[in-house]
Amino acid sequence: MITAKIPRALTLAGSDASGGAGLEADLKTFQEFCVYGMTAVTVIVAQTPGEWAHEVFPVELSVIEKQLDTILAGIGVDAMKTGMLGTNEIIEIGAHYVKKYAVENLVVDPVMVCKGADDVMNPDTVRYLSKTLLPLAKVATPNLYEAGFLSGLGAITTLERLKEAAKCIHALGPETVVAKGGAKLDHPLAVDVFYDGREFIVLESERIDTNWTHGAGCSYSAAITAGIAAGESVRDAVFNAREFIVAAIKSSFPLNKFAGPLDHAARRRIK
Ligand code: PXL
Repeated sequence: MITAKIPRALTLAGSDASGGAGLEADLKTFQEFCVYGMTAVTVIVAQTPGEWAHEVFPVELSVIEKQLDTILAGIGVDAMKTGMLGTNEIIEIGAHYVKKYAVENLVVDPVMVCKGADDVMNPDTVRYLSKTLLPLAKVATPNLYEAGFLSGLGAITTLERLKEAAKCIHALGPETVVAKGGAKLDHPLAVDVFYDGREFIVLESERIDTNWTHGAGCSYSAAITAGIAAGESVRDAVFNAREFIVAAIKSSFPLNKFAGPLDHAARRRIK
């Protein structure tokens, strides 16, 4: 048996051709945390150059399985995250492999939409994800919109409602919920809620005035995954991930007039 010195993380996620979100964001984040990243690609997202309309191309199911065989049967992981899954069949494959290989350190980012795009996952698919994959998660990381949908509370505008949503989502089975309000709540600060079934922790930081936050959700959940892969407690991994994300958003930048990704190397550069 070979014992890896470098923590290993897998992302089961979509590819974002523009490089800011999806598995590209995950890999960049893993690298910043000195974690060895591996990918099983679920869908490929491309953007039209003129309007930046998102087009989503699912990968053949047998190819997704082959990638997961490579990684889970052929290598092994210290933590795994899921991002954009796209269809019920892909979600089913993800859940099957998590169970088959007894992946304990699973972070589920219940991706429903891309910024600037229409729904890419239909509500039935999200319901399916909440039944099959969420109960297997150590951490679930819904954003405001996903939290409203998964909890059944609808549009959320206040911290109190976000806490309520975190509690409802926790009841669906994940051990910990990090519900991300970010700068979108009726609140003076950017705020996320951590809930592990015992306590709420309100995570606050100054608001950052930028539209360039493409891939922030992917990167945040990847950073949590990396921390857990490296052996941190969930709580430490979340705190650390949030600090990383705040720095990366502070120096995010426009790629073109439509999209601005985070600066994944920001924290490294200012250290
Ligand atoms: O940020 C959500 C997201 C997740 N995964 C992929 C994406 C996007 C948004 O663009 O392209 C592959």
